[in-house]
Amino acid sequence: NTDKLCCYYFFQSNKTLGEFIIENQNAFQYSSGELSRIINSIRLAAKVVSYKVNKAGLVDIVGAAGERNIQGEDQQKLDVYANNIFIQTLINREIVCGIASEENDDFITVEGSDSSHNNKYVVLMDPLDGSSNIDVNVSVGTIFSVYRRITPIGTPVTLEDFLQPGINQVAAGYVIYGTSTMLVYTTGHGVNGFTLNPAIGTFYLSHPNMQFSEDGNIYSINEGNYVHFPQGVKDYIKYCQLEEGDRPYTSRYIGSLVSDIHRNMIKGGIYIYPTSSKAPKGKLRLLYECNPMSFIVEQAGGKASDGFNRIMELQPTELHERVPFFCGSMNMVKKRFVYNIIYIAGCKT
Ligand code: AHM
Ligand code: MG
Repeated sequence: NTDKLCCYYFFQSNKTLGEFIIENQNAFQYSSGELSRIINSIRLAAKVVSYKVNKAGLVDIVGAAGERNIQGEDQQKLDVYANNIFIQTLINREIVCGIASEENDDFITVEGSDSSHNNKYVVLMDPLDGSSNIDVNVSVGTIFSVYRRITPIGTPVTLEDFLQPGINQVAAGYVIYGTSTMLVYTTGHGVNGFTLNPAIGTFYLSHPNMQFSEDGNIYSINEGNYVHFPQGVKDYIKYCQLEEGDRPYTSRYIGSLVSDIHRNMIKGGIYIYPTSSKAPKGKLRLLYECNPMSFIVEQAGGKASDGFNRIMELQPTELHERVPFFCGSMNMVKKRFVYNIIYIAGCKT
């Protein structure tokens, strides 16, 4: 048995992301390999960005780049860098017909030397989420999501190709630039995590079949905004803090979406970014942050909601749309969901 176990771990730890992608591609009978090439490009760009992020404290690249993005936020230099790397990698390889990024006002139509219009996928991404954390040496992440285009192949992409509900995603994932760099993704058949060995630049399968536990004991929310939260959210926070059964829960909030959800997926917990009187629609973006993270969360057995509806069933109406976000361990999000309904129905218990 011990031999078997050793053999198992030896095998697991020696499978590279490249090998995993090829194996996965073979599992789809009529696969053209396009999706595999997209994941491969993201893998490459992630390594480049990881290298740069790790050098952030060494060279003079920290701080705002002096530009503001469409949300009116200061852009950090590394945001711009990561945005360019991911976009250029995808464009150079001529494997997608369109790209939308949190850092760009509008979507990009990819017109390659042959005809990239003939490609069938669009990529949406947040190239460097939580970038205000870079200056203080705290983890940041990249979030991406892949959709099959809706408009006919061979024509330029339109807004319609990007404004698709999350249930249409064919792949989604994130890269976490933490104590080590990890790439975690799903193509709708579970969630797998790969850790970068920086010495040789190779991602290895380190977290096969990642799963949320049904229950958890971590809640992650920016409690500094407490006074601005809806009553239902205030009640839920008090519920988490109550001494009863397995409560009070532990509070953990990094302020870096990828890191907060990654930790909760491994340890069990709920992440909340609700509406508030300061941010009536919430802060996080449906297309670049919530949909891809929801696909991962659901594939790992968790739940993702805007407080009332399943995130992935929301019909987007604009590229940079924001939504409230509750995601994590199934029973925690269900409870939260119930709390909101009770509050809204006006019969708060
Ligand atoms: P960003 O896309 O501008 O980096 O903002 C998104 C980040 C998330 O990573 C994080 O969960 C959230 O904003 C933190 O917001 P706050 O500081 O309001 O708690
Ligand atoms: Mg972001």
